[in-house]
Amino acid sequence: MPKHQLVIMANRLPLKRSGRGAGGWERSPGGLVTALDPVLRKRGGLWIGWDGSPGRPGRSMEHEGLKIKPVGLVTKDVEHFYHGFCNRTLWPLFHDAIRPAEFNASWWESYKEVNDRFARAAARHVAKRRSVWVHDFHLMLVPQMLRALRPDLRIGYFLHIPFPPEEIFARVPWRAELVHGLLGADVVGFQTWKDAQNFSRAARHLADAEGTDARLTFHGHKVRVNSFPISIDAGEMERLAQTAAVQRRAREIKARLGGRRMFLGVDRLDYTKGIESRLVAFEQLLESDRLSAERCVLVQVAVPSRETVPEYAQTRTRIEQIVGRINGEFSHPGSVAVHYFRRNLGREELAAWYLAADVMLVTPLCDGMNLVAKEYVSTRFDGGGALVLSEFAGASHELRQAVLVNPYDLEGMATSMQRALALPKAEQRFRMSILRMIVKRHDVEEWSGNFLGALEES
Ligand code: GDG
Repeated sequence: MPKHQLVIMANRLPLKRSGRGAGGWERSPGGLVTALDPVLRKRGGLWIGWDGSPGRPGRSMEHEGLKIKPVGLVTKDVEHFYHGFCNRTLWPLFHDAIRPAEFNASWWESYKEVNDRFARAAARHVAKRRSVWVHDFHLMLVPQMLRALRPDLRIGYFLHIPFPPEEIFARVPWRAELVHGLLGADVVGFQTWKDAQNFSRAARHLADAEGTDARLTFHGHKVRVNSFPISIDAGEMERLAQTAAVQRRAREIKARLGGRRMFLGVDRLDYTKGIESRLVAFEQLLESDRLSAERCVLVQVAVPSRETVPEYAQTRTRIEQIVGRINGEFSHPGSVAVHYFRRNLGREELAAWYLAADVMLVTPLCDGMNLVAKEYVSTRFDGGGALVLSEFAGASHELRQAVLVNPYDLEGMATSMQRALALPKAEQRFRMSILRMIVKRHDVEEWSGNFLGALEES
């Protein structure tokens, strides 16, 4: 694909305005930006999205070689489209209905309006016969809308979160419209083959598409459906971990923890990530004297996320109560049982924590992929560390040498955490070397190459 031919559309731009007014820019949080930012920076191209603040859209701009076209959301769009339909309807429903999804007709109207605005922005700004790659659950209607406006474009769509089984998806009153939206794309990609199958079944049963799980036809338009497991820039992560500054910081962290063995969790503060269950499993280990806070510590980094949505505020309160309870019961002078940081760390600092951790806890109840698991493995150039990984993260389909756990089975998870900490050195190194090889081979470059290759062939 020639340079500057790619257009990415996602709800959020890779940068968000920092502070109010005409201040600077900072990197947007989350896995989508982690994965796509290096792809577009390497290939060159245009990113269409929202800058994260309500109001009129800023002007088109260029930032470190990246062309950016902001789309504006007013306060009502933020409430109805973003916090409403995206975060309180689609997010819980697509994550296994861990929390009940709410169905509200005004949110749906807003979702349609905002998707239409994105489709029109792309139709105006994309040159003839280019490829447009639409991302995630915020923009499910865009492929069909954009095809109607610009039939000359090649349109790809990638869903970063799981696609639920048909019986859960079928609850949405506007299920057929959502599926029609995606069927406007030439290629529809998912994290795992299970997600792809769930979608194709929904398309056949709820929207009159015809064909196999991998190839559908809808009103004469051919759509390819496949899994494209997303990844990270593994080389960049490893190089970061190898810098003297990161290694120095990792040693300092270990020293500050007084030589105690460390479990680490790093997540957006989200009820899907299983933070509460892992804390309770740790508590059970302390309660039953299988571990002691004098010998080990759990560090949880929780990045603030979607704080105005009530379920997120409740999750935060529950997590903080559990942390308080564990520390009240099990901490000693000089050895706090759980360190809880509710903040965003810089990339270097994050790499240092990964490098210092004995056991990484990635225990979501449901997760499209989970890039934290892949980042952890990539930083461990020293061959150290162990990964405890939920069976319900997309990453578990690839990272089979992790210690796999069911986060709903608290006792089983506690036992696996203890086992991961005590893995014999040879086994621990063997597992880590295979995990590292997998992530290195299947990095974000391969992911985007595979998707865009399929799009070009379509
Ligand atoms: C969605 C899907 C899918 C976290 N804390 C800090 C920090 N992070 C970065 C991590 C990682 C990213 O945020 C989180 O990525 P995840 O993949 O875990 O999760 P979601 O945000 O839920 O992403 C997910 C992903 O899309 C990609 O398709 O894997 O399943 O839910 O990159 O490093 N970054 C910094 N400081 C932190 O404190 N700098």
